[in-house]
Amino acid sequence: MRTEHRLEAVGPAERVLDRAATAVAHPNIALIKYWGKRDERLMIPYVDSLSMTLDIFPTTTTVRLCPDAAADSVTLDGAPARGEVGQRVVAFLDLVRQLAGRTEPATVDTRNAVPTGAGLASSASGFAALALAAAAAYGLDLDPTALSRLARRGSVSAARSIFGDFAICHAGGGTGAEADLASYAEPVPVPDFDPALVIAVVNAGPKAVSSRGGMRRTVETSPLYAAWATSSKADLTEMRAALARSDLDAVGEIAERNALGMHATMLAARPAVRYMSPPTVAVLDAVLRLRADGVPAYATMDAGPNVKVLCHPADAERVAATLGAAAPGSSVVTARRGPAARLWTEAER
Ligand code: 2P0
Repeated sequence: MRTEHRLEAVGPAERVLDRAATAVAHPNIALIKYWGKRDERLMIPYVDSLSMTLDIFPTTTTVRLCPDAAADSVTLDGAPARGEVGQRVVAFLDLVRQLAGRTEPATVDTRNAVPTGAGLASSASGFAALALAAAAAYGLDLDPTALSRLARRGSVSAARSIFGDFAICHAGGGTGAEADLASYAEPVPVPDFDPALVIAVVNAGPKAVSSRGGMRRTVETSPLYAAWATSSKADLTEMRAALARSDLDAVGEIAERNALGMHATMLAARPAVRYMSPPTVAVLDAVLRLRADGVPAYATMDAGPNVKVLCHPADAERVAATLGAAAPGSSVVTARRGPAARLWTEAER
């Protein structure tokens, strides 16, 4: 089959050639967290978020148009995607088709480089790669800002994975189409800051509460949510200043308090949403001990029990050994800042 990977298809005659495309995207870890949507259909977050894209665990996704097929077909690491995952991908393809004025079904083949069961499979890298590949395959000519908006419709954190290094996702304002336009990601240029992020995978199993369900319950029932959302605005302002001066201690302190505050809002939800487990707390204690010993190390956690620790690259080995010892049975991997999402080149096909 003829394949074509150009995003910049210029006219209808060329667009018919845009039959398949492959994109690669990396996960990101938020230093200022997104938690909670003010519009679930349009996927508009309540708060701005700011993240570091990682150089590990890419997702590679191929979207191939199949005009003769009866329906879309979605595979994840070679197996048919079941349940909610498959439904979210098909709903996303419906959106891309609507924007492109096309109707053909597609096959979607997604591969995660995450070691099987590492508990870090990411909807951020997944929907960033899918947005880029699907836009190219269906001949949608989108700039990175528009691609981030599109990726946001799959998963809010995916908007940030369109970009490499550090990126902010704006919550924006307004309602309907105006809100959709106003919520997008963009790079935060920080040329001189290249920390290590040591990830302690304390539990590779699936989480009990999805982030989608967890954040809905938090927004609806947690009396602490509004206070965290307000304090997160101040955290973001301070974070941008700390990044601009490449101040690891300030970046780490702000990221840690922002994440712990987010988890506090969840714990106050009714019933509580708790992602931390005993090994999580053991790793958080190890981070405090490292700091007491003079090693700058700061923790952040997402919708799961695993802990990500920001530190100087020169300290990463010691930090990794300390975290591993604190949670026996865990695996530890170190990431650095990583690249933007991109389409495969001719040579990579
Ligand atoms: C983040 N998380 O900013 C936050 C911090 C988890 C905690 O984005 O419903 O998979 O698809 O928008 O993006 C995880 O939630 O949720 C997440 P949806 P998503 O990285």
